[in-house]
Amino acid sequence: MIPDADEAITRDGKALILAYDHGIEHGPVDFEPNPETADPERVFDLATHDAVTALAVGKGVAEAYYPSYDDDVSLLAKLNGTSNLWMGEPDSAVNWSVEYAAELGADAIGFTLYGGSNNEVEMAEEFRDAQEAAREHDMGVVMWSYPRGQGLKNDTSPGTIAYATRLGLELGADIAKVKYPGSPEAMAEAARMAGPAKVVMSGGSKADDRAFLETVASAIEGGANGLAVGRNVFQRENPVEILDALEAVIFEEASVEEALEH
Ligand code: FBP
Repeated sequence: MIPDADEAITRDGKALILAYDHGIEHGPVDFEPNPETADPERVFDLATHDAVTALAVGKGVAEAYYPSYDDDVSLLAKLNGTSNLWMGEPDSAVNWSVEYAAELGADAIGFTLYGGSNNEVEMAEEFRDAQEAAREHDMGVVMWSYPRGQGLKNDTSPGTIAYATRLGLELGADIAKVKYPGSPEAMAEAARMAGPAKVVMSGGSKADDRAFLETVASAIEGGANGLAVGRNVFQRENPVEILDALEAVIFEEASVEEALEH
């Protein structure tokens, strides 16, 4: 990692990344709770909220919408992604080049690595190429570090998540995005393993306001630098309200109670 390489997608060293690559990763089912969010423009509008430090999208969505938002939104180019229709060992196709992402005005790249998958070696080699190209363009690098595959299958144990953040550091990510390992103590260990790299918690499936904010607050308490979230924002009836609350918890060190009163 390179200190400050993620400057364009963080604020005061913290991040609230709005993730909107679900149309690739999960398909239309993720838009069902709030059908309007199938329209990328709705989510680009949300990304202009003060709390949001970057919006992560795939190539086609960036091509179609980013030109209208480049003054107001920092673009995190999610370079690889695979649909839920894929039934093989966890893998992720590299869908656009760093050069093309830079041409579109991206501030950073995002890349999924499935450590533990039979495809880990190839994915790490693809990450190497993307990471080095990102450096040439002064772009930050975020790794979606999701150990899974073979015996692992979506493991969120403390040891696995600490390994996931360490992989982020070792392979050159500025930010490792990981699932919540279950407690502030486990998150602290994951943050310690990341060394100078930042750690952000992945949002997960939609939970109620209090439960979700409490998990975010625990992650921050443990030393996470923020959140990368999709469904817990755009599947809500009032996404702006939860962004206000997240801003309070992540950037203003408010308690969950205070954030809920906002
Ligand atoms: P959520 O906050 O909705 O969980 O989004 C985070 C994210 O990493 C997305 O970027 C991605 O589409 C999705 O989760 C992948 O989730 P999974 O691989 O666990 O199904």
